[in-house]
Amino acid sequence: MSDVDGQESYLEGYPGVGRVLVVIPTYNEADNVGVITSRVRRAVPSVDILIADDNSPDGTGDVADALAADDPRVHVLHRPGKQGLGAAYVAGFAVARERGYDAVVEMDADGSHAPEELPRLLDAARGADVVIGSRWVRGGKVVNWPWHRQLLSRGGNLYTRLALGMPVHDATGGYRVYRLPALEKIDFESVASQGYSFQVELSRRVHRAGLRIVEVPITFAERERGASKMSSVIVGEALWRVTMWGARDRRDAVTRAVRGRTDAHARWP
Ligand SMILES: Nc1nc2c(ncn2[C@@H]2O[C@H](COP(=O)(O)OP(=O)(O)OP(=O)(O)O)[C@@H](O)[C@H]2O)c(=O)[nH]1
Ligand SMILES: [Mg+2]
Repeated sequence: MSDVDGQESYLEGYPGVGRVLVVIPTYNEADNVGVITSRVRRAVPSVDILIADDNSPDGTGDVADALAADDPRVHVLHRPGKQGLGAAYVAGFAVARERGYDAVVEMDADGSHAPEELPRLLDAARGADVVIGSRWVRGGKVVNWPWHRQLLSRGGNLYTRLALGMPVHDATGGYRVYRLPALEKIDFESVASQGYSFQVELSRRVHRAGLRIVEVPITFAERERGASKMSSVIVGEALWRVTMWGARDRRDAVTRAVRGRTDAHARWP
């Protein structure tokens, strides 16, 4: 992992939340990274931005460096090569912790997550440990997505909710706010998931830790420029991991129930 550029950030933050770092992972987003950065800047001037680039062959890292040179509140984390979304976020979260931020935001670079909606997510973070920008709650929307992507996302989220018994409607969604103390409690550095399952694994850990999750409706738009990194490998990873976690949870519940019965028996005079 190479270093973040050494520029200082301002100290004031978002009212009621504190200093916020928006982490934007990028892989081949040269045409998007400037647009998203200036939209974030305009929408919430008090946040800092960290672009976590995996040495994109299309030169996204150079574009990001130019943005950072122009704006002291934009930083770049250059990573050696493509290691997946999960690893990029874990590295970005570690920077947030090291630099004493109070909250981190996850946001895609491709414009699917509208920065103009970020104030609503940050407002909700005043009363929550984690805020999920949600497509699949009342008021949430998806714009310009083909029916098969909608079906995949809705079906995947329904399966996840049932398999893991989590009251989250958009566990795969990647537009989020984490308060730093909450992030510490879920030991984010040990998260192994890479693709969509990274978001599910974090949701699961937050839920199991008893932390407060709030879902805020968002309008999610299909990317306008650049290529998707979604693949059958990413979908397969999510399906496999959710199934494994669900099976493990059921096995643990049965073990607990059997142990409870045996203990009750042992206590009987
Ligand atoms: N640093 C880094 N960023 C990644 C990697 N894979 C994806 N990203 C970024 O993660 C964000 C989400 O990726 P997308 O390709 O938009 O994936 P998606 O949103 O699931 O798919 P679409 O809906 O088709 O756009 C984008 O900002 C990508 O550039 C990776 O391996 N490393
Ligand atoms: Mg996308």
